Amino acid sequence: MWTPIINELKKHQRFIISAHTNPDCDALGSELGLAYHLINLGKDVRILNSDPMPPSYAFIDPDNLVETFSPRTHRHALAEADAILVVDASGGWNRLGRVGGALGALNKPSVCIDHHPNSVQYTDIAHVDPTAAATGELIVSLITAMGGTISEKMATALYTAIVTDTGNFRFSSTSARTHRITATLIEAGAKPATVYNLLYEQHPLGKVQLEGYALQNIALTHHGRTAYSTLSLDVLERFGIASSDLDNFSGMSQKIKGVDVSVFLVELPRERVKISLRSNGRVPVNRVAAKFGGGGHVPAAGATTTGTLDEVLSHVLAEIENLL
Ligand SMILES: [Mn+2]
Repeated sequence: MWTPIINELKKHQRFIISAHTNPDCDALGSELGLAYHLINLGKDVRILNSDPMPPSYAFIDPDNLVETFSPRTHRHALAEADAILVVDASGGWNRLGRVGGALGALNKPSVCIDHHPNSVQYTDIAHVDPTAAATGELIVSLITAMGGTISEKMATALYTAIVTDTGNFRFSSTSARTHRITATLIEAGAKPATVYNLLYEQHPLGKVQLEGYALQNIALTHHGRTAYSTLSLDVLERFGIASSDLDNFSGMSQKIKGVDVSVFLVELPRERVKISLRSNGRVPVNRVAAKFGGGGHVPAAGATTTGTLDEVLSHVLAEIENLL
């Protein structure tokens, strides 16, 4: 099943790898795993994303391979590239942000590897498998199919991709295959305790206290089936925490008995709001996210939209009510 992609990887020398905007650990770890694999094969690789690497994930990129796209700085890189590889983003070039527009306009051979549902065929070749718990899982399977070796750096990046996209192996997408692939990564040098510590035990005091504030302010609606919590810019400022640093907040209401859907809204500058949605896996919150121009999976999705916190909250709750 990997043959068309393997042929494409063998055929070309210079690759650009990219992923979706605001890249998460699955996007970044998949990019890095694929990049190291191609470098091992003697290829030239640039990883170009529209948004910078969040500092808390930088440990998976000790060689600083991930770059933030700039049209001027990367003009030559784009011109010289033979092929484009997109990971974790099968919704279209627009899912990649600014770099997506530039890459799509190149009209060079392109490949997409992803696990999101509702994919759109926009690259020449695509391997989209929504049964995979993470794109990282697919990258390991591709590397294995090519007989490649997985170094400790690759193992750490890909293990982190899988751990984060499965919510530490608790989401319904977690399969026996996920665990088999993870086992090979641990054999290749990934260290679960170290990755856990680097991902989840490096918070400043203000962030843990902000979590307490957000927990205190959870409210229930829809007869207790929907929980929501919002954070304003004022509150973020008071705790000294950036809106980009709230990844693990979105699912916290899911631990409440009877709650099927969690809504977490964060106010951004210039009257914008970041929407994060989680569900029990039966309510497709990606359909709500899509109404606001975002996307994701059935149990976890998000979007960024314009409006005040109150306006966006009432719109989001109305859309969820339609689904329940
Ligand atoms: Mn993913």
